[in-house]
Amino acid sequence: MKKIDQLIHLINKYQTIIIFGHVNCDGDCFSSQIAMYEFIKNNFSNKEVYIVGSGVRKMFPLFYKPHIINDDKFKGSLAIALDFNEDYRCEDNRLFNCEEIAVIDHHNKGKKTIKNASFCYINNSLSSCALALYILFKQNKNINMSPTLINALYYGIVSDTNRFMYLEKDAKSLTFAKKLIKLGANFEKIYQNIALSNFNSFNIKSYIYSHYKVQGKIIYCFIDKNFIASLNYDGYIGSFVNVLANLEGFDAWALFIENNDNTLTCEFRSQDKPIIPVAIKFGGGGHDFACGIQKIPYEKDIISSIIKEMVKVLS
Ligand SMILES: [Mn+2]
Repeated sequence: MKKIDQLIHLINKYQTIIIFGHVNCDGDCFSSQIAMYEFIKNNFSNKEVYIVGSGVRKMFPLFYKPHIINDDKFKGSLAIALDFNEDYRCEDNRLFNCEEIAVIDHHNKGKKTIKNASFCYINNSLSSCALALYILFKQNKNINMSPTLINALYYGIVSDTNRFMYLEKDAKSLTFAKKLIKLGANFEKIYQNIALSNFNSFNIKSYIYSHYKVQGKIIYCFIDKNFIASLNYDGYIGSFVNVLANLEGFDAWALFIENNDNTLTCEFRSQDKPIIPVAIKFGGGGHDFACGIQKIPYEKDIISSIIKEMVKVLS
C-alpha cells in the first residue's frame, strides 16, 4: 500500500483529527499544518479537524489562525505531528493524550523520536515538511488540492529553503515549486508575506547598524539591556547576529546581549575557520561556525577578553 493510502486509511478511522507543530513554530511548520488541515477538510467528509499551537502571526492574514480547543477533545482523536519527530520538540503536549499519532517530517530521526507512531513518513533529504506533504499527496491522483493548500505548500517550501538558497542535491524543491506555481500558487503574495518584517526587528537592526564595533577582521555589537527593555520584544535578540554577516573583509561576527540579571548572552559566527573553541573556552557550545554562550557573568573586560580569544582562534 502506498504511504498516502496508509495515511488516508488512518484518517478514515477517526472523527477528530488534531494537527500539531513544533516549539517556536516557523513558516514551514505552520504551512504544513494548514496544508494538512485543508487536505482533510477537502477530501474527507464530516471530520472535526483542528490546528493547535501558536502558528506564525504574520501568516494569519494570508491564511488563518490556529484553533483553541478544550482538553477533552484530545482523548480518542488522531494526532498528526508535522515538522518534528522528537517528543520534546512538540509545542502542545496534549499530543500524548491522543489515541494514535502520525508523524511527517524532514528532520533527522533523533534519540527522542516519538515511539509507537501509527504512521511515519520522515525523509531527511527534503528541504521542508511542506515538500514531504506534497510528495505524499501526489501519490494519489484523486486528492483535491484547494488554492489554500497549494499556497501553504509553496509557502513552506520557500520559507524552509530560505527562498531556494538551501536545496536538495536533485533540487526537488525547485521542481515541485514549479508544479505549485502552475497549479496557481500566489508566489508574489507569499514572497511579500515571508519578507514582511516588524517595527521591533527594524529597530533592533538599526541599533546594530549604528552601534557595531570593529576589531581587526571581527565585527561585533553589544546590545544594552535598557535598549532591549524599551522594545517590548519577546523574541530572541541573538537571532539578529546575522545582521553582521557576509561583510567583505570580515572573518567573524558576534553579538553580546546584556541580560537583566547581570549576565551576557553571546552569539558567534565565522566564515571559514571554526569559532567554536571560543564558545567552549567561555562555557558555551554549538556548531563549528555558529555557536554561542547562553549565560556568562557580565564582568568588566569580559567582551574584550572574548574578542581577544576570537582573534587568536582565527589567526
Ligand atoms: Mn521544516
